[in-house]
Amino acid sequence: MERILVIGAAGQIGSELTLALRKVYGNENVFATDIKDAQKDIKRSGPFQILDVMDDKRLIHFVIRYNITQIYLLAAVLSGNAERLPLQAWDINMRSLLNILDLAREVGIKKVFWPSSIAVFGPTTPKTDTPQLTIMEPSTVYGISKLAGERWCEYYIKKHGLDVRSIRYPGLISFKTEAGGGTTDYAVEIFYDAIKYGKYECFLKPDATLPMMFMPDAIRATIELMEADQSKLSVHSSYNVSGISFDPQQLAAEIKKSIHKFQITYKPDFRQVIAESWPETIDDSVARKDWGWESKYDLKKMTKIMLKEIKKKS
Ligand code: AKB
Repeated sequence: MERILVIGAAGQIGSELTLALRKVYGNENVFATDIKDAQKDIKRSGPFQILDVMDDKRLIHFVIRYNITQIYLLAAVLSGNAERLPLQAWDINMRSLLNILDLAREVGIKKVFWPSSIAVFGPTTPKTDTPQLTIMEPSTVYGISKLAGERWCEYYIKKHGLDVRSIRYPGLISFKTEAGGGTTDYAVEIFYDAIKYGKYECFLKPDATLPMMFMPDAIRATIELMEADQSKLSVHSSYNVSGISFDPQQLAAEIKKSIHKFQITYKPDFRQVIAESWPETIDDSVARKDWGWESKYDLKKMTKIMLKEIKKKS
């Protein structure tokens, strides 16, 4: 029987992944933790505790006490926030991963999931159909920490035989929990402002194309990768996955089809420079071949669901 620890369960990915994992493995077997309080459905449907991933002593006690067999480490400082506090972001992103990798080795955890990002790529990377294996010279603190993290994951796999699995997530779009501090966050904020005010001021330029993914696809990708046969996995750093690529102008046009009066204006800030350093489209052929990855949502389908669900909440 699997006993799963989710670290960062109150965050954008964690708040949905925890519930999805509980459906697969049973409510009582998925232990949600975070440094902040979690949403009601997380607390009502199974165990939840406040836990800081930086507190390695409490972490190891928790893992032993609850006989944890798998860990999903989702806590991270995202790209925009990391540029504001570079050294703190580096410390949190790296120390949390190293704490988990070392604990997993020591205790004998069966599987670890750790999210990487398209931020591992940089201005010298091919911008379109970015391959799995390519030039990687990230120019952001977040990207540097994710690239270093990928190298550490591969090191622990090869040196200590750990089973660590990872995905290079694109910008994630969801209606349940808002993202915080990322460059791709505009693609979530825009829906809330469109519904509430009928307008949105975007911090990226109209043609800033970025790889994105609707959360149900991201959750399915994560669970499919974690359940894949280990012998089929040829990538031990992190897998490219592709969802939908679009720019703010295209997203605004799609929203306008439902909210006719919607207006978008542009006031690019430092995040535009980050966006310019990232790919526009991703080649995920290795993930498709190794574990059968395929995205299901396009811009139209995603926009329709986002508008419907956010309207229900407001
Ligand atoms: C961010 O914008 O920082 C994240 C990411 C692409 O990893 N959403």
